[in-house]
Amino acid sequence: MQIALEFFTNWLKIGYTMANTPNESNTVLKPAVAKPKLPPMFKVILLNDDYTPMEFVVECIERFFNKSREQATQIMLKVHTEGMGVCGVYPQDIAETKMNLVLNYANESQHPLQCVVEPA
Ligand code: TYC
Repeated sequence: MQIALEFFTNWLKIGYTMANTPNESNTVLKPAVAKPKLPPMFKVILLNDDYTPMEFVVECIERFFNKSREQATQIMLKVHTEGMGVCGVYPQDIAETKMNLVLNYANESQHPLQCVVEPA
């Protein structure tokens, strides 16, 4: 019973407190107070270099960050002129997956494009 309760409250990200423990027969739960927890967020950042073709960078941003051609072009030009640019902000596992998708695609295509993740 307690394990199931812990599982569901953890899954729902709400807290609970046991008023009486652990006598099964008279266990009383205080009302749970909803405490929504947002995960820490991470920026996925592209770095400029002198060799990766602009068109390839635009294609990566469209493909992996679901941006329009126009948005992707603006981000690419920001990276090109300022040295780096944010393609998106996500929870850590998603940010790292997107970074790896970019790095693998760049490697396969023999471009030196670099991508990093940092706390937002
Ligand atoms: N600087 C590159 C060029 O002139 C274009 C480029 C843009 C490369 C963004 C990487 O993340 C990058 N071909």
